[in-house]
Amino acid sequence: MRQILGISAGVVATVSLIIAGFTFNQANQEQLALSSDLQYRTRVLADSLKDSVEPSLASRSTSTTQRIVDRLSANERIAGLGVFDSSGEAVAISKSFPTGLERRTLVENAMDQDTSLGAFMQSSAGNVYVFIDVLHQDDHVVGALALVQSASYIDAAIARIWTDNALRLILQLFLFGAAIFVLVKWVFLQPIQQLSEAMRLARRGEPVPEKNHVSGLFNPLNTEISKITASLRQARAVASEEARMRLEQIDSPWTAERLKEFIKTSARGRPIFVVSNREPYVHDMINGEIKYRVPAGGAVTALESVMHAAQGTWLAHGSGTADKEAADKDGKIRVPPDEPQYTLKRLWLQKEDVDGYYNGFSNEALWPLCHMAHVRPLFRKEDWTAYRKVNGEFAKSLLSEIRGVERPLILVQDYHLALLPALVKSSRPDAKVAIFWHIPWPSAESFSICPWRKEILQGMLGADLIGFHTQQYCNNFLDTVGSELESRIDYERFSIFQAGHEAQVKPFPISIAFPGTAEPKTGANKNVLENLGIRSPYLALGVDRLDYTKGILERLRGVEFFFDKHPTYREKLTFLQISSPTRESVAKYKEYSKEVSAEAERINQKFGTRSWRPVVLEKRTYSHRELLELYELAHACLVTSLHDGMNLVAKEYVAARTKEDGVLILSMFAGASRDLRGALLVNPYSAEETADALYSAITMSKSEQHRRMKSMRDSVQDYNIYRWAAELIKTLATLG
Ligand code: GDG
Repeated sequence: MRQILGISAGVVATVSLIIAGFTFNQANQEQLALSSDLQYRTRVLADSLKDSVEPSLASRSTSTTQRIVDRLSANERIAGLGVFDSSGEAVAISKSFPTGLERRTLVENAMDQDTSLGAFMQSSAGNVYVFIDVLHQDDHVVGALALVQSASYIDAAIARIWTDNALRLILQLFLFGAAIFVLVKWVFLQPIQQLSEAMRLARRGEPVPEKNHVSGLFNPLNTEISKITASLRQARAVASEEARMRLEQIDSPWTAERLKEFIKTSARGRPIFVVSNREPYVHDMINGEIKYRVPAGGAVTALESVMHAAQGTWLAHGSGTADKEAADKDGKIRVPPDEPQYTLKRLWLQKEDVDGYYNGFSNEALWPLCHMAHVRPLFRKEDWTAYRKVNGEFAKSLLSEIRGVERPLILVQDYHLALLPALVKSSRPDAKVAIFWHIPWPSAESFSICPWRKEILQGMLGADLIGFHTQQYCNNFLDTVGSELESRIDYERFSIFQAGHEAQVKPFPISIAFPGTAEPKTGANKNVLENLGIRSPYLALGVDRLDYTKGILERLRGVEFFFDKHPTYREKLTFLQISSPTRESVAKYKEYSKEVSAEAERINQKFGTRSWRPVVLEKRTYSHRELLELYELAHACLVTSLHDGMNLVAKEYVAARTKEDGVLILSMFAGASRDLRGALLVNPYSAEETADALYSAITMSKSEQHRRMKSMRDSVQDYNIYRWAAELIKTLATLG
């Protein structure tokens, strides 16, 4: 609409300018024609009057001259008539002679030059034409005759031209505007919208219906679109065929296509359901407009790629302020919103239940319980009650979703939903349920402090498959079950028999989409750093949710130690920490956020100069695109988690280093340290180790960087998210 109005305004302005130009020209021409006509007529009339006046002036009879003047000036076309003697004094002048005229100078000039003169002048009677004719006797100048004619009819004629043309212009503008509006809307805009919809459908491999075919001007494009659709379909078929062939070649890389094919064959059409607390797309109302965002978090990042391949249903808590408006009446919406691939079903929860289940039991009890970060878990009875209630609600919603679906495959995600597997299996034993635990599993002793440990373990053991990132976490889990529940544990097959049901426990080290659907763009935009005021030659980077387990405070102390030990690097290296806000309603997180800011500020006070801050702290969620640019620009990436299930940032940094340089500094307590052997491993509790690793990173030879980075990239490529999903789904599907 704005474009149509813009085009219309442009045309209207152009037409107005053209018409104004023409009118100006026409008015000028008219003025010239009327003026010269008046001049001519005045001259002829003056010449005829001259003959009557000359004799009386010669006889010096003032009264006769006055009488002649009065008689002649009775002619209504004459605005004034006057006779002057050789000194310019009036001898006789008509009563109607306009006042306010500079006539004397004109009269004297005419007599001096002995020639007639005329001029347009403003007078009491408006615009007039004054013509002076010189009177003679015996070839001597004896005086002058001044004849005044009204010229106001010329002004009126010009004004009429302008008003007529203005009225015509208004009419034309109205007609033009309407015509352009209709033309642009119906002839261009509508077909373009149809075309873009047709292209969108073609891109998604869907048939383009007749109503999306355009007619008129754009008709030839229909054939082109049909050809593009056909080639795309063909390309997809080839890719799918290649993927099918690759399934048999164990060594070929895992891709989204290969996973899709794999799911078709190994799941044999069994629909896949993912259940998690957090949804992959959150719709919020911002300034009266519905906008969506992708929340920061490891599980979401990983599963999004899987869902693109699996195209199933994802059930999650609808937490956005506009989630209800964006979804249908069943809470369902196709996502990604720009290019729908799968269904997101939103579950609605009461605010007080979310407080207890999510903020309380999940994040203040289970999270610190499973992470060795020396934060005391808070076990509140009411949080546990809410946790049980919400797990029940997830079970109810999932059961209604899988009603009528035979032997569905269900992938439950994370510690928020520990009770869900048993709840689902008790109603639907035919469903195959896996629960994947994205965070570490602690030692049996650590876990034993949880008052509801048995219920949690029983809930999880309802699953057919229990996945962790590392073998160590699997071992810890088996030990925990062994010490808490009556069960039989098969250490050969790594399975647990409890209450007549077998659950297999296996490691599935999670990863990222690498190679992704689109390879990262090379040549990052350095403006990102310029905008942050970073001009130093070296950049070290940290990217985390603002969570105490990520060791951000410890990392900052490592950076401080580095500048203390290597003052020559002041102004040469900047440490940029991206910290996306997280769990802000939990007290511990608020406190941690303040501590991180204070620590960054303290270090900046200690080392900072006018033009350099050693630490740049960005407490906001960056887009994936921005993160990718930063990964590409950073000479070193610091991942110093105190304890971390896996840590995807480490893998993302490696994946972004297409030139195979840069150094990853990685906590020995992150699951990723088992996979990424080329990283510089550190104990995050030692500021000295972190500082030394940072020094090694920025002084490391290119060849060593390359050797280390290549090994890490090979490992992420070999065990990427598609392989993770394939192994999880295959293991689950083969369980029965
Ligand atoms: C849990 C486990 C396990 C971070 N800031 C922004 C942003 N992120 C993205 C990163 C990465 C993800 O969030 C964080 O993943 P992590 O794996 O590092 O950590 P958790 O969120 O704690 O994830 C973890 C993971 O689950 C998967 O199983 O690895 O151990 O704790 O993808 O890029 N993303 C955007 N803006 C940010 O500012 N867009």
